[in-house]
Amino acid sequence: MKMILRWFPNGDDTVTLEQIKQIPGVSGVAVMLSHIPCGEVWSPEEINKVKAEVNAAGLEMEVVESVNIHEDIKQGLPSRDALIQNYIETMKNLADAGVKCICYNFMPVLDWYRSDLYMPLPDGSNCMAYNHDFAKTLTYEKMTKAMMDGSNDFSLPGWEPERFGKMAKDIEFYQNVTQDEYFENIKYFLDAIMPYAEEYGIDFGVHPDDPPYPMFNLPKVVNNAEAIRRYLSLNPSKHNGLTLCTGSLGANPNNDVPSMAKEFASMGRVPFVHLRNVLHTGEGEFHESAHLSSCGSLDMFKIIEALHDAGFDGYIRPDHGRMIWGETGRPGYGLYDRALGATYINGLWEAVTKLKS
Ligand SMILES: [Mn+2]
Repeated sequence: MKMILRWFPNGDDTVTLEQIKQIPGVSGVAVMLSHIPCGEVWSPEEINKVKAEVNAAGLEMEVVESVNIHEDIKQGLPSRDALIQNYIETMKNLADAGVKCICYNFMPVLDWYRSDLYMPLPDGSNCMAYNHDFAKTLTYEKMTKAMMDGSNDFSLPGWEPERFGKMAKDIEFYQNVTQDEYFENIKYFLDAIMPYAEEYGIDFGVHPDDPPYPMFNLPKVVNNAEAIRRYLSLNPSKHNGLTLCTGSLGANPNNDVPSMAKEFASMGRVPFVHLRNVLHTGEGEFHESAHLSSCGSLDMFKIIEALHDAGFDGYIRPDHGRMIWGETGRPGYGLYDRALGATYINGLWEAVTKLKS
C-alpha cells in the first residue's frame, strides 16, 4: 500500500509539497493539470514540469487525478474518435513520466456536487454536506443565477466557467439517452483505451458517482455494487478498475462498503482507494466527517481489513477533510484534517498487518 495525498499544481493549492512531505508515511501526490482544456493532449513538457517539482520535494508522482473525459466521448458524438486519440497520447506521455494509475469519472455533465461547502459543525470546524431533497429543487436557471450573483445556496465546486455555460444543452441531450445507451458509450471508450493501458502499464480507476444519487434525470454510472460489476465487465482487462471512494459509495446507507472492498480488491480491480467517512443524518442526507469510525457512519477498520485481506497493494489517499484549526482553502482539501486522516489510516493499516502476520 502506498499512501498519497491529492495536490493541485501551478499555484492552485494552499497546501505545499513540503508540508505534504512532512506527513509521516506519505510517499507521493495525485496531481491534475487543470490548466489544459479537457480533450487536449497533456504534453511531455507540461507533465515533466510538475513531475520535477514533485520529485524535488522528495515525493513521487505515480497517480493522476483526473484526466477528464470530454463530453463528446460521453455523448458518443462523431468527434469522439479524435478526442480518444488525444486521450491515448496523454496516457503515453504520462506513462513515460512514470505515472502508473489514472483516476477518472464517467459521470455525464456533472462532476461531484454538494448542497453546502461550509457546513459548521458543533466543534467549530466546517465540512461539506449534501441534502438530496434540496438538490432536487435545483433548476438550471436557479443554478445559473446563483453562479452569476455569487450566492451560496448550492455549490458546484471545481467547475470551469466554459463548462458551466454548456451545461443546459448537455442536460437536455441526456433526457433521451437510456442507461443502456450510455453504457455503450462507456464501452466504446474502454475498448479503445484498454489495449494502450496494458501496453503502457497504467491502471484505470473509475471514480463512483458523488453523491450516488442522480440529478436532472442524468444516467447513473457507478453508484452501487451491481453498477460496479457491470462497469468492470464492459472490458475484461485488469487495467479497467475502480477507484474505491468510501465516502461516495458510503453516502448511500444501502451500500456495504467493506463487502465492496473485499469483492473488487480480491478481483485485483482496485488500484486506488479514497478513504473518508460520512455521517448519515437522514434520508438522502449526509455530511462529511473526520476519518475515524466513531465520527461517521462507516467502519473504517472493516474497510481497511477487507482491503488488506484481499491483498490490496495500490494507492490510498485520505479523501476530503474538514476545515479545522482556522484553516481556509479549497473545500475538502486543507492540510490538517487530511494529515490526521493519513495518520489514522496508516495506524489502522499497521495494526491490521501486524495482527494478521
Ligand atoms: Mn473520492
